[in-house]
Amino acid sequence: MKNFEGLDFYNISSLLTDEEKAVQQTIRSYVSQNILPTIAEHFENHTFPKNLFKDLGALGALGANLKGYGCAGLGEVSYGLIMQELERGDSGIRSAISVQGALCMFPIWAYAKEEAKQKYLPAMARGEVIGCFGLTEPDFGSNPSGMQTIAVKKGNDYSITGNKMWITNGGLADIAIVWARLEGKVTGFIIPTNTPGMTVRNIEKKFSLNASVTSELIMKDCVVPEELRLDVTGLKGPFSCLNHARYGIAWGAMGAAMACFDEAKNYALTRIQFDKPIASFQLVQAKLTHMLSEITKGQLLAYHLGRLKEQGVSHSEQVSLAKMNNVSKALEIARMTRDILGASGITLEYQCGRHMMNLESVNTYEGTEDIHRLILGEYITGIPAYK
Ligand code: TGC
Ligand code: FAD
Repeated sequence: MKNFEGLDFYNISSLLTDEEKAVQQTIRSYVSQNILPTIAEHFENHTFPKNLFKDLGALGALGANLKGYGCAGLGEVSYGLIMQELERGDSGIRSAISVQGALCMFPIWAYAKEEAKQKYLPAMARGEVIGCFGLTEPDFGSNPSGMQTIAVKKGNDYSITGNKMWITNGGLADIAIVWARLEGKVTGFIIPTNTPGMTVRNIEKKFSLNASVTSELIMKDCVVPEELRLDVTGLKGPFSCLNHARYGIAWGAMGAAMACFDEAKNYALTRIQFDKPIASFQLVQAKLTHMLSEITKGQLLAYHLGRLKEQGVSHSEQVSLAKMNNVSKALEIARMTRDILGASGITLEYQCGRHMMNLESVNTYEGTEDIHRLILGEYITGIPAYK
């Protein structure tokens, strides 16, 4: 497989530390050697590459920005670069790893009891225990404040009942972070998926994120002990996890866009029509220029947000802007690449169609493009227009 050179028009690599460059190269090589050769087959057959978790665990890429408990303790820019390189391979691959790190290991690291941290985090960092995150319900997607899953205290235990929908990694997971209402207030629980009363049903017939497992969790009287309750109350619990995952997506989407740009450029330079490479036509060049511009802007946004996060001075609306912009632009770039490839662009021989279909989901999950637009609208005006 041809070595992927990346796109770094504004020389962002000159701003990276040696460690960050090494992390990027390690994951880039892993994706070239282990993901790209088989990803189209996984996408076509709706299968998940089983070695992924253990391989990435061995590379220190699971929960990589968390400190202690066997995690690599890398900075936010290193974490972002991991997400960018993984999504250069496939958004479903990045999804699996985002959920493991940002949505499952992070809440355990931030809110679980010490015993639960010791029990789960090192094993999750090695990829031996897989996690999922259940916030969305069949009737409450953009508005999780309406959730109906309930937890009832019974002695020193809690009994949890409800349905969680569209759960990434659900069918692979050993544990689920489930958000439920306890005496009216949103509370998080770690629920081992083999708990009696838990049924996991994989969602079939998707045309997007086919190489990622998406499931429904059906819980009927799942009993968990106090030791597995997270010490956080209210929606700020799940939303604090989303901030981390959305940040990773802002980087990841640029990875998918970089893969598409590379493919569009190579194809345009070699495809002859009207006796010339199509790259020699002005309209095709305008498309390539648009891609280069949007990728460069998106990379700078993600990079600077990473440095703000490292300094502890970022806020969630900045994350919303980066997620909204970068995914929306990556989707546009994937569609443009599909167009430049003509009929070839609709086959799995090329990457752009797969990235395009995947990015449709990425634009919806973790807050739809419009929900982030409205979060920013509230930031600007003080008026929450989504209510
Ligand atoms: P609101 O009243 O605004 O806030 C409730 C409490 O939460 C706090 N808060 C935040 N805290 C941390 N980070 C944030 N980003 C926060 N946003 C709000 C807020 O301060 C308040 O705290 P307190 O102490 O006063 O109680 O809540 P709302 O219900 O009005 O929220 C509105 C809205 C639209 C912003 C929110 O509902 C939203 O973000 N909706 C989108 C839902 C979403 O993103 N779901 C994602 C599900 S997980 C997923 O998709 C995983 S895909 C994974 C993959 O495969 O990669
Ligand atoms: P809805 O909320 O019904 O929205 C439908 C449309 O209405 C959208 O265009 C939306 O922008 C618009 N809309 C809604 N409210 C407003 C408003 N107030 N103003 C203007 N427009 C509005 N969830 C999890 O908890 N864990 C996971 O691991 C997970 N993984 C996922 C994986 C995949 C592949 C997908 C597709 C989804 C996943 N989700 C997960 C769920 C995801 O977070 C939700 O799909 C998302 O939050 C949107 O909810 P919804 O699909 O119910 O759409």
